[in-house]
Amino acid sequence: MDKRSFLKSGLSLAGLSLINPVQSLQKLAAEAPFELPKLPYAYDGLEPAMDARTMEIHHSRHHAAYVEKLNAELAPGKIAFKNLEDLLRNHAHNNKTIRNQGGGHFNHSLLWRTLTKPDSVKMPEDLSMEIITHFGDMEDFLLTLRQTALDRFGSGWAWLCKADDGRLFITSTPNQDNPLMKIEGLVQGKPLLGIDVWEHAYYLKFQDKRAEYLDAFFRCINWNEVNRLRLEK
Ligand code: MN3
Repeated sequence: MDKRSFLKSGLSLAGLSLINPVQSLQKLAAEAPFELPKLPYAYDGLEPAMDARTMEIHHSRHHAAYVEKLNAELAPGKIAFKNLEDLLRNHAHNNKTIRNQGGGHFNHSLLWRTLTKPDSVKMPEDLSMEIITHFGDMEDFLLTLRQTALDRFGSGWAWLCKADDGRLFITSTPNQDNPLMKIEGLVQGKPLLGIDVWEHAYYLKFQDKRAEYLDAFFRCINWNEVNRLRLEK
């Protein structure tokens, strides 16, 4: 084979793609499927507020299924992305699997890290000052966030987010949508805290009593982590 025909062959193209940084990044992203993150506590770590059995099913089955289905969608390597946030910002609005399964993976990954042992974290002073600046009053803020979660009809999430201009806002989304996604009618922002109001998050322990689940949820919020996400560039 002379040099010219060698360069035209598929073999040489495959070889070149390995040294092209952009294509290598795409290839890497496609070949490195997402993983189910480990919880930063044991399944019974949120007891007695949240029960271990629900946590186990929620993490090892529901979240695992989102990861598995998202990876299956990305396996062909047709979609280039830098990370999960980038994937959701740029592809969720025109790919239903990325929207549902990618949303599920992001939302639950955020959820686990923003929860902790009940009644163990006091809100940091700088976060509470920021909340009072944006919402006027701490009690109003907590009641509005809780009410937003209560009012979400069916499955979905209530969110505390940070807008591009730094403003904090509360919103709600159906299903596994989140404010990273470019979806019509949805204000975009960086999610700092998401409250899962799918029945799978509470039905075993609380049945239809979403309000009681929310009271338990609020006891477990890791405000230090919420604040860290707020300050993160
Ligand atoms: Mn869930």
